[in-house]
Amino acid sequence: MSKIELSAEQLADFERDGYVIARGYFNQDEIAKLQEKAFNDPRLHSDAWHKKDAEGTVSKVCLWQETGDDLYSMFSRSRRLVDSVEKIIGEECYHTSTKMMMKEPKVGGAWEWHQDFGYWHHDNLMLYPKAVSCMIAVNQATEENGCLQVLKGSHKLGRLDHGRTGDQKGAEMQFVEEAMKYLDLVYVELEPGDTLFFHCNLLHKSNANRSDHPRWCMISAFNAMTNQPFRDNEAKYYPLNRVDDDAILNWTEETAQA
Ligand SMILES: O=C(O)CCC(=O)C(=O)O
Repeated sequence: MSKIELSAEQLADFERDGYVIARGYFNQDEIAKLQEKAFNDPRLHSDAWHKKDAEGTVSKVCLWQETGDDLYSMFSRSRRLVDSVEKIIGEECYHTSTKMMMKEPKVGGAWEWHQDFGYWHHDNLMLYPKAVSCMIAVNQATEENGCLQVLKGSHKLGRLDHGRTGDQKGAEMQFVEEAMKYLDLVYVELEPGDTLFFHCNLLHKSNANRSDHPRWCMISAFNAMTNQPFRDNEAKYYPLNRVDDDAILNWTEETAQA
């Protein structure tokens, strides 16, 4: 397997736009394995939080911090993600969380306009916006099933104030509305395996899922080693042992338990 990583052009796109979509970053066999595992994993449902949006519609999220030898961790520990994130941030990084976003057909709720750093700064006590999220499409994400929407270039606004909307934290809308006059709104439609890398100050949201299809994605977030929370909390450091590109296809339930 040749090394998979973001190209110099993709890194430049990220710098300019605050995000980049790496098409087919995980291949069909890798994603078929992830789908098989995730769609049949009762723990994702039993451990999920139910987060209400402004309308009271619920989105399910299952989040964990420590990586292990499970299949999900073969993605979040993949050098393919971590090396590219380090190129973006320009220094050594560690994993802060991975979450499965489960937007179910007809009922999956919206996510309000926000920047991740809007609440990571406050809740996770991160000083600098030196964090990046990687959204891996588990199945197809379309405008109809509530794909992510981003405001291109909004990472350059810096951190906006955030308040409560439903169970979520949302950016102050007067600033978002002003930014929307100048910045392009992009619907991030993804095929399974496509991966969106996005800056922690990029404004993003997603609509409720009104379609007959689920919209599942897995998001791994990474922070610079020098930017660890200054008091113990959710984004604290756990060692991250990265794995090679073939680790997903070589993974079995038996190797995970060995
Ligand atoms: O999955 C989504 O639609 C929204 C995800 C999101 O906004 C986030 O993880 O910060």
